[in-house]
Formats: sequence, C-alpha cells, structure tokens
Amino acid sequence: MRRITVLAAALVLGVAGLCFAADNNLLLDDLEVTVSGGPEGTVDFGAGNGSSVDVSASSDVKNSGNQALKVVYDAVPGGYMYIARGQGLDAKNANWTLKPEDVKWAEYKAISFYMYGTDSKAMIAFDIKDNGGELWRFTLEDNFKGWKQIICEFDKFMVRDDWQPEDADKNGQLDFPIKIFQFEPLPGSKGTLYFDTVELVKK
Ligand SMILES: [Ca+2]
Ligand SMILES: [Ca+2]
Repeated sequence: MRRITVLAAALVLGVAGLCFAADNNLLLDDLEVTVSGGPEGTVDFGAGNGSSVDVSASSDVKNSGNQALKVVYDAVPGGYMYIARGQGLDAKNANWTLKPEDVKWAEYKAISFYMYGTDSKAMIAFDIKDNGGELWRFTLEDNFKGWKQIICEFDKFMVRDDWQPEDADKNGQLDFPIKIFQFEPLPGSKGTLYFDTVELVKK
C-alpha cells in the first residue's frame, strides 16, 4: 500500500513537471463556451454555396478544460465555410479567453491548436486575421488519428490571395496583435473534426 502511495506521489510530481514545462505556451483560448451562432453567438460560424457546417461543444472528446469544439461538416467544391473566434467578429460574444492587446506577441513564434484527426486526408485551413484586417493562411492535412498539436509558425503563414476583406490593409505584413483565428475544412471533404486548446508558443 505504502509503495503504491509513493508511486502515486511520483506520478503526480511527474505530471506536475510536465505541466510546468508546458507553461512556456500561453493558453489563448480553451474554447470553453456554450456554443451558439448568429449575432449574439460565441462562435462565428457558417457556410455557403452548398457547403454546410454544424458546430457544438464536445465534453467526451476534448483535449483540455471541459470541452472541445465539435465540427460536423460537408465541404463541397465551390463552397466555403468558417468557424471563427476572436475580436471584431459578427458574433459579438466570440472573444478569446485572453484579449489580443494583453498578449506580448513579440515573445511568441507560433500559434498552435489541437485537432482530433480521423486520417480522412481532408485539407484544413487555419487562418488568422492580423491587426490590419489582413487574412493569413496555414494549411494542414488530416493525416493522423486522435489528438495532435498543430504548431503554425508565424513565418509559415501565407497571405490569402483568393480573398481579403475590403477593409484589409493588404500590406503583405503580418501585423500584431492577431485578432481572430478561423478553421476552414477545404472543399472536397466531409466528416467530423474536433478542435481545442489554442495556444501561443514561446520563441
Ligand atoms: Ca477546451
Ligand atoms: Ca497586414
């Protein structure tokens, strides 16, 4: 019995050590919201041109906190969709856990999130909107199963050349603070994905 206690203590200490190591990352948004869409929504999401998307909270499949975002989608050729959180969106209550202006962006080299993959080979875009309203894109493939941390280094984002908001500064520079992030499964795929734990990674 005593030995088990010692082992348990060692385990707790080990886990604490791991948590400490992970503290280099800054938790930007744990997606711990009652999910709703529309103007008063907590998640800004929608789809068009034949694509469809449904977003809900998942408490069984999650990476951190009490829940993850569950995204059930059908992305058809010619269609589009978006699942966004951040500042200045149409959905008024979609702000991150942290405010963009309270983050020391110069200390971080990447934004990361966890995705629960299904090895569907779907391509997923992860966009960020910069301080000038410009949209930048990082693209990944769903080529794994279960939770995986996706690290998107800021210098790997490409400015979107297919579409920019009218009021974007279009200066080709990634201007901090970042205000919004957005997931977009790309056309030609359908399925269910989960997202959680959006963090910044220290330089
Ligand atoms: Ca969470
Ligand atoms: Ca810019």
